[in-house]
Amino acid sequence: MIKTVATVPYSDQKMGTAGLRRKSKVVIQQNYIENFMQSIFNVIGNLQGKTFVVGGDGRYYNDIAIQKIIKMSAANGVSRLIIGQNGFLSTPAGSNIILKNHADGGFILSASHNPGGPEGDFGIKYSNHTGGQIPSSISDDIYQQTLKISEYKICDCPDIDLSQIGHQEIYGMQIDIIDSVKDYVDMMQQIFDFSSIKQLFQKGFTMRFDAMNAVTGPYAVRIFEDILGAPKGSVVNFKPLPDFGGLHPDPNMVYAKELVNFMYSDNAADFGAANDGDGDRNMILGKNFFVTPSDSLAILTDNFNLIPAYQSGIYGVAKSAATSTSVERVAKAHNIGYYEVPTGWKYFVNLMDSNRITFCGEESFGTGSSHIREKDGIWAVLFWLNIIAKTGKSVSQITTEHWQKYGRSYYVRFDFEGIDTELADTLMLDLENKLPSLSGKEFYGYTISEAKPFIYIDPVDGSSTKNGLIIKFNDGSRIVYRLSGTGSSGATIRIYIERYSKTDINQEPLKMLTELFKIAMSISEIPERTGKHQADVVT
Ligand code: VG1
Ligand code: CO
Repeated sequence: MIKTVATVPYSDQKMGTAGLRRKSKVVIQQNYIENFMQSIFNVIGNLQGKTFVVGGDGRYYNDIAIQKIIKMSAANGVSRLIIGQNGFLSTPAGSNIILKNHADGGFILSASHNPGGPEGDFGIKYSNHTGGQIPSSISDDIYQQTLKISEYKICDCPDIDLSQIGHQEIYGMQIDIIDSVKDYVDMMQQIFDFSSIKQLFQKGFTMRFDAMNAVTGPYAVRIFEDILGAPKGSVVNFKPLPDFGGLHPDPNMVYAKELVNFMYSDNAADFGAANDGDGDRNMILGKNFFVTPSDSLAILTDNFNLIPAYQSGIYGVAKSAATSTSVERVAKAHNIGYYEVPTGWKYFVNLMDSNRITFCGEESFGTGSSHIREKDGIWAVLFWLNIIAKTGKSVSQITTEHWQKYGRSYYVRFDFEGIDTELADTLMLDLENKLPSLSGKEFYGYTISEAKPFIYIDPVDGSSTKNGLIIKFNDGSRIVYRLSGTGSSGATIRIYIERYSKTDINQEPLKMLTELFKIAMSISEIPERTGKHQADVVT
């Protein structure tokens, strides 16, 4: 009962920083998912003998999209699907399943940190055999396919029951429904010192983990409460809900308000953390204390030898260009490789595969290592717990001592949302054209040493990517401008601002960046062109 169905192309199926991400209302249109999936299958070509991993973060439409993917896989001749029970898999868990099973790729149904529900967003992240998301060259081919697709293949069969772990077969395609959590937990136990962390909790250490009603709840409950012995109730918002209970599952100071308020209250736990919709982002908090993701990457890297899996040494470390330079100083001190890549985890994959790096991170609350090919929220949380267990120090102590040793990068990201796409494109283009004239100019006592687009040449495959504009100042301060590639409507301009101080480490970041923010605004003409004098979101 394999049907070939005629269809007409959609013009908007271009993938962004991390897969395809659109409003749920757009995705539920007739044949939208079908067109996109068939385009991927067409680009892959022969699917005989191929295995794919499928799962999602449980958001609205996950259940419907997954059935479409199963039926289309069978109709297109895929040999085997490995599917998370009830259709659940976090992004890091999915990457692990791909690598562990030597699968040919996988599909994680998620719009990550974007809100879900009928009024929210839906998305699909497509990874290949590396366990990481496909490079732009392949997503460009898929986009070209979506523009000319005229038919797709699908099985005319009943929905598959995804509630029971086990094996089934439809039209010659093997389906294995697996425990969504188990393999991931096994992997974490191989990386970290679980017995030390367990002892920490036995001594009365307290934590709160906010799963934001998204996919990490079941992973976090199993790891932190069941295995490590954190008191019941340490994991909050642990039940994945199709609309995330109305939360915007982006773990930062703005959207994880509930956790932030708790950690800044008199009853704060010793340690606080949150993950995003699909479990690849993390926020780390101490009592009355917030660790910027850029600093977190630097601190984890500096402490690699406290973690069993990294004790024999690490290759090197990489960060996205927009991320602060904190980790660069750590890489120098340890004399390990150091790389700067465009925004998006896919740019780390070649560096990990070629043993150039072990750790990597982004300012957007993403940290990870070569244990998989995605950023990993729970991994970062366990890394911090492992450091705390080994050193007996608090989050604020660890971070402050880090600043005392290396100096501090004051760092804030400013997002200007809902800007007309054409206006944003023109603004960025005009800004880029202006850059050469800025060198040597002085603003508010800051002198520009260099101003240019960020261009990355991948050392492994030689591919080149332009992503964002960077202005550097004589004192090491930096302003980075980028357009977001994960939104589902309009444009978002991100401005990332950093200022380094070797000795003055106890100031308010926003205060330290006042002049640089003014410079960033005036050079880009954001106020004049967008009418916005302040950012919509500051993280
Ligand atoms: C954002 C972040 C980027 C991250 C990407 C995917 O992209 O800035 O660092 O890799 O989201 O994160 P952009 O293009 O909007 O700045 V997520 O948690 O999808 O998986
Ligand atoms: Co995510």
